[in-house]
Amino acid sequence: MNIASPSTGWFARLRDGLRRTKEGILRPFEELLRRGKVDEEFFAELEAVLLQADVGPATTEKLLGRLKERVARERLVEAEVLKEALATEVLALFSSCRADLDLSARGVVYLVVGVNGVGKTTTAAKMAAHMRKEGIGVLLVAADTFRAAAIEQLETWGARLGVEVIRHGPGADPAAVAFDGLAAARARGYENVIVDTAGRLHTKANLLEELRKVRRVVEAGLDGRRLCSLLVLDATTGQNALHQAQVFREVVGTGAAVLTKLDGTAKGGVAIALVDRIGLPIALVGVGEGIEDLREFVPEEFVAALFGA
Ligand SMILES: Nc1nc2c(ncn2[C@@H]2O[C@H](COP(=O)(O)OP(=O)(O)OP(=O)(O)O)[C@@H](O)[C@H]2O)c(=O)[nH]1
Ligand SMILES: [Mg+2]
Repeated sequence: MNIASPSTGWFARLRDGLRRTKEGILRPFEELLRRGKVDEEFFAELEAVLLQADVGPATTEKLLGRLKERVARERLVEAEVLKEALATEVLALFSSCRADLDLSARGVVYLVVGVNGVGKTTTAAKMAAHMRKEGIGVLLVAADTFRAAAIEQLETWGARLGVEVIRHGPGADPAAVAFDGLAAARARGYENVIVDTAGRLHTKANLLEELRKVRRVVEAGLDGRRLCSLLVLDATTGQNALHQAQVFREVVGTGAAVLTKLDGTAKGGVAIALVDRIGLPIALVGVGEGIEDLREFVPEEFVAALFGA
């Protein structure tokens, strides 16, 4: 695997965003390697490092098991080789469960779900901005009717990006907004639709029921488009994101995850746990509040940003 790293553009932003996670994993790992002894103590300390980065106990155990096997089989002792071995094992986990989402694809309805504050609306706006740039006709749908401010937030983004927003008043039935959104897309020939939803925590059961209903309406109105459900998860919540993924799994069905706020957290290891434990592939990653700070998750890129120079 090539872990050399270009220094500009998206990759640089990803690498900068992952800086704290990288410092949490790679720096201590390199320190361990410098001691030059790959023994039980080495693995015990590496375990602590991975747990600290929110890789989670089960996934950490799996990674260490594989690394130990390789160390024994291939008699790995050299620091660079060991580092590359760990990077390869992480990449293997990611590669077994890929989303391979393409934001430049046409004919897709995105349903954006997740608990409150994780970055759904921002993600929807960033996605729309990308599509606009690519010349794709995209419509935003404000199916978060829970708060008036939520509708305004999406409208503000729409105005800034030159993207039409379908909305109803606060308190309206989200499924009805979704229905109107898809009808508008059909009538006006928009290629892609992005449906933003509400994420309040305190009425979880209701929220999930409401989302199921929105999803049914969206499915019925696809009109030849593909449905892509995206579960937005906040990386700063670490292992808690796994719990959310479990709860939402059934609602998103065969969808994928968006991991936001990877910038400024040392808990980026949760990406590895998410794929390994929940089997939910990661479609997009967010590394900042800027409109350009979201892109498709490419395992090779992510691993290079984490383990590269
Ligand atoms: N640093 C950072 N901040 C982000 C990222 N994505 C979103 N945010 C910020 O997170 C905050 C919440 O984002 P929203 O998009 O409003 O979250 P939401 O899930 O729509 O929230 P509700 O609608 O209240 O459920 C905002 O201040 C965003 O700017 C990211 O990748 N990095
Ligand atoms: Mg929102």
